Amino acid sequence: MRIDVVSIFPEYLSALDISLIGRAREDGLLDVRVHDLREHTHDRHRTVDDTPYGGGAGMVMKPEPWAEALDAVADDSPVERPTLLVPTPSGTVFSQPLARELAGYEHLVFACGRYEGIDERVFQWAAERFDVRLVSLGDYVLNGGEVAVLAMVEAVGRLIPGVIGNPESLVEESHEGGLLEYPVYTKPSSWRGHEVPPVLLSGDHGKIAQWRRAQQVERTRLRRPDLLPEGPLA
Ligand code: 6GU
Repeated sequence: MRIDVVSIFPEYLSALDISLIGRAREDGLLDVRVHDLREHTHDRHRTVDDTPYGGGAGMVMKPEPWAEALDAVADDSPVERPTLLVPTPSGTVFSQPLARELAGYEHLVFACGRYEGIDERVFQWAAERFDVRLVSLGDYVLNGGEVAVLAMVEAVGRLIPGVIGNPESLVEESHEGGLLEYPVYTKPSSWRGHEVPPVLLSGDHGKIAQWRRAQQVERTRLRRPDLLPEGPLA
């Protein structure tokens, strides 16, 4: 998979050089290219923002550098219509199902906004060349899209075949199957007065599976009732 990221803080994305994503890049599973938006300015001050029409606080990112940067990325795309992801608190909420969908695509492009956002016409224009998606991490505000891109690239990247050593670990985790993960324990079985639930030491795999399922349902009910389906669980 090819991933391009456009940002005014390309150094922010250096975390993509390490750990799981860094290894996937070394292994040739991921081709990540980070671009500096300011390379697409043509004035002495490399200006990327300006005051908002209509007034109001803060600055808005100018359309011209974005169009030039995104044209360059689209011209170099392996596909006809790459997916353009724009991290913004006013987007639809990013989720495991969306991560799974994106993991099936050949080329993702992330446009990191800063300040009060990017001139809205950039998204209208970009729809000519990209499948445009505005996505949020959740209901809180970050200063820019870079942290959100790190989160989304990790969520998508780990779903690409070969990126994670043991693909079975993908099946049983939180949000796969719509419930939170069950609690996990390792040795020692007794630690500072806290015991591992005896069923996990019983060797009865049927009973263990049943207990884990019940824990998943109970945790989800307590912490994330919004995730539970209406009627009884399968
Ligand atoms: Cl994707 N971007 C920004 N700037 N703030 C956010 C966000 C994204 N998701 C939650 N807050």
